[in-house]
Amino acid sequence: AASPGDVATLTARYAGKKGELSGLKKQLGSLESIDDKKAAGAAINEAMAAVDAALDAQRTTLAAAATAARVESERLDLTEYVGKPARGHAHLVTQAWERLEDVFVGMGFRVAEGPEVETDWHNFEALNMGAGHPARGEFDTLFVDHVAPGGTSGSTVLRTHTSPVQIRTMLAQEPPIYIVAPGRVFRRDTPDATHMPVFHQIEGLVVDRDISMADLAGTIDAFTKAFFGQNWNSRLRPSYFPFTEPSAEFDIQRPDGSWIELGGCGMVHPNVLTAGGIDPEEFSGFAFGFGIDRMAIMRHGVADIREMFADDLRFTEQFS
Ligand code: FA5
Repeated sequence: AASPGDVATLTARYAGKKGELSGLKKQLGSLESIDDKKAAGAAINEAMAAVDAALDAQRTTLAAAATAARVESERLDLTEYVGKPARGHAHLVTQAWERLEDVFVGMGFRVAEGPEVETDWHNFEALNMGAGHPARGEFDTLFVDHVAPGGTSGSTVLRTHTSPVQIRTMLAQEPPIYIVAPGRVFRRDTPDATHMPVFHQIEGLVVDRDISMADLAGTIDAFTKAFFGQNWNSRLRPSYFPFTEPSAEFDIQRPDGSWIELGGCGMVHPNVLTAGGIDPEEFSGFAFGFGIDRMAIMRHGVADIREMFADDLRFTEQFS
């Protein structure tokens, strides 16, 4: 019997009520002597027991074979996990972000944060850019279709820079303030070798007594050497931001000698201190905002910022 079906057929044929052995039992009456009947009856019973045992044994064997076949067919091939699994690592931007935090925490700064969805007031107004200020146009703002309580339509934005964290920090704590605020920012910029529509900045804010432009320049120089290396060159170039006065742009030199702009900085404008609830007669401060993505490509000699977001493992695996 090669299958359970065969076993069932044989069971019916030999062991069933209408089977051959039962048929022999019925013929016992035709035997003459009692002794013959007894002997034949015993022989038939013995044969029935033997047939039952054989059928049972074959049923067990076939069931075991069926289980083994099923287990084999359901077996999971785990061989691809054998060996040393590949270890992942932080993204290049995250690595730069964490390194920047380390450098600034080492210089005595605390890490602060703010929301990515901001009010127009924190993102522009409190930073000395009232409605209609021409500088607003330089930030290609993405608006959120949401009206905050007490706000008007169009007054909720995806923050265009990390500078609103300056305002939130000033409103939340008294000077002295020494914070950095890394985070994600959004602009309607077309991607190219140095621009992404979603990118990262790190804001810095110091508010204390007698803070001067020399403190700002010294901090940026110390930061440049700590982040990039002792022999990297940087420069401050006079510039304009509504929220700082005077303002400067911070550039760093690439290995090929060309300069790339990393961020803006300056002395916190008195109007901004006032919006933050701080008396500009008593305190002064400086602020900066650098592009983290640009720092990452500069440090690693990556030619195009878009490479970092293409999710090509051949690229990312080089920066473990
Ligand atoms: C600002 O965003 C100011 N909030 C910086 C600032 C802070 C000035 C505090 C003074 C005081 P700006 O728009 O220049 O400035 O952007 C700052 C840096 O972000 C740029 O120098 C650049 O490194 C980076 N950046 C700007 N746009 C992009 C972009 N589309 N993709 C990648 N990085 C960008």
